[in-house]
Amino acid sequence: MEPTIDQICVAALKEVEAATTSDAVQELNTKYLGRKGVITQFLRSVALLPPEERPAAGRRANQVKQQIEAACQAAMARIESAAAERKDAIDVSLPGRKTAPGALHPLTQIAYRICDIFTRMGFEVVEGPEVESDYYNFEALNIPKNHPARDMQDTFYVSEDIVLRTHTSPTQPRVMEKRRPPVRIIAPGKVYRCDSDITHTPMFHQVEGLLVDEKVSFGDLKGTLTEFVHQMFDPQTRLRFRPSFFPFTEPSAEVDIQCVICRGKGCRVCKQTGWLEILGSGMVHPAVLENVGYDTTRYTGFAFGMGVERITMLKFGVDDIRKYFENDLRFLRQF
Ligand code: 2NL
Repeated sequence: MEPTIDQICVAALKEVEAATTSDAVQELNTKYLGRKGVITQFLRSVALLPPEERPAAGRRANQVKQQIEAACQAAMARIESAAAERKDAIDVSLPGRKTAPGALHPLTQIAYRICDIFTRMGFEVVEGPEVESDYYNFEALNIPKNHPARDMQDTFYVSEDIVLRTHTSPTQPRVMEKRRPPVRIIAPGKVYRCDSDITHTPMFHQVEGLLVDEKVSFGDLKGTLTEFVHQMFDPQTRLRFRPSFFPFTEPSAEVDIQCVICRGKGCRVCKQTGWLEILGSGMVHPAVLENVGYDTTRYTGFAFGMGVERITMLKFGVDDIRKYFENDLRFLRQF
């Protein structure tokens, strides 16, 4: 016996309910509602019934058709949302994704270490602008108008009287103008010079220190820098103060340390001299103190400046300054 429309309906809804893929739903849709589908053929066969039975049979068949259509749509929605949920799901059996930990650049590490040593001695870290006026970069520091450092060949000029600072020194008169002694400050930061070859990059880093108070002597300068070198390198390291010249200090001294590689015996790094130059220093020139309105009969001071690239080379054995700025992870990961 042919199945009744109600039996077809029950079977169709059951099958659609059980479908787990959109392809399967599509197939059922075709099987029942397609051009040669079960329901379509049933609707056609209604015409063969006795006239009085046709309306009821037709109505029933159309109801079933709509029911199956709705069931197919619901099944599609169910399958799609299940798929979306699977996509978001976390597979707890997979190994975790590693986040590479960041690290401080070797120059940052050493600049922090330098500042740390002086902070423990009572110095305060101060920062100033990298775009600086001619006044603070040169004039306030007693660098005369005709000085070669002011040349366009050496200094990046933004305009006639604005430069990219060529040292971190300008930070110091800026601070001195605002405070009365005692002043104990350390100024780290980026500086710029119109220079680029194997040993010079147009941007590099300095740390400068300044101490102004009553009765500050050259002995205080020697003691402070000796302590710094002993903490930065080795408590046994010997220092040598060599006469030098800077427009902003008088007298001035270059500080050499016993070669950290060969301990003074002579090697490639110290060019067989046994000594390495690591910083410049001196007693603050009275003209600099006068420029910020300090009484030079009452106050004296010492100042010093060092290149962070140079100290980092000695601490970590870096042989080429350009490596600091190439962002090569094979280099950077070594520190
Ligand atoms: C060097 C030499 C030096 C200073 C920097 C300074 C600052 C003021 C007054 C006096 Cl406000 N001096 N700074 C003094 C001597 C040397 O730097 O070779 N730097 C890399």
